[in-house]
Amino acid sequence: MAIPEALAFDVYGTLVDPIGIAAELERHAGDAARRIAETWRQKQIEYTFRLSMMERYEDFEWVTHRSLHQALAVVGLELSAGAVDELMASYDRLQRFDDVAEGLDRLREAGHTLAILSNGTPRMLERLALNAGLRPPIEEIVSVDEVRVYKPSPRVYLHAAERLRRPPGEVRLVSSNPFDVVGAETAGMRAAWVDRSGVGLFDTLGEPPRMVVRSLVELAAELDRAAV
Ligand code: 2OP
Repeated sequence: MAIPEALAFDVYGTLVDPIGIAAELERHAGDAARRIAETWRQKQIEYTFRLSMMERYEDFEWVTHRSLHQALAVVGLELSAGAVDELMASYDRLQRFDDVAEGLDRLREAGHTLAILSNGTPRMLERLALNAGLRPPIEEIVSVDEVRVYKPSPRVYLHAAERLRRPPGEVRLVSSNPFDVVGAETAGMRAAWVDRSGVGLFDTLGEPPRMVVRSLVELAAELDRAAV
């Protein structure tokens, strides 16, 4: 039986697949769709890092919108404002990964507290959680918008621990993004890395955490094992 933990889930790349937006992009961009989706994601994260380093804050809708425009400009594709609005709306309907429903249910049944901790704005996360069927079993949604700084700022993780009413060392960040995992551990949280690519390519800025899984179903089993 697992010792119940507070689990804080990253969203984009961990619970839902931002690269899946390529399917929507295909209508406009044909075989450049995947490249645009990947550039969009890279610029989106890059912009969050740069804003935080400049001690400036723009919310994740603003960042997602601006990074989409950059990804389109890189391939020289011009879309109408309507098409851009449609793509932004699709961002709230990203598909959850196949293991997420069963994994979250098993974790909930094992008594863990399940929360979201994401760069997304509260509005984006509420809509995404509804559309992707994440709530229930997810109980709490913590957005970096509450502290106006992005991951991996320690303020994000310390704020999440406060919101979950636990010391940081009793919260486990669950993420597929190595920068997020290293950031959480640096702030004193536990972590589990969800290796979505399955090739074990973590990051050279830090070591992988002790807990490395390839799905949320495996995470539930690992936490059960860790308890014995
Ligand atoms: C998230 O915060 C890192 O974008 C990712 O959900």
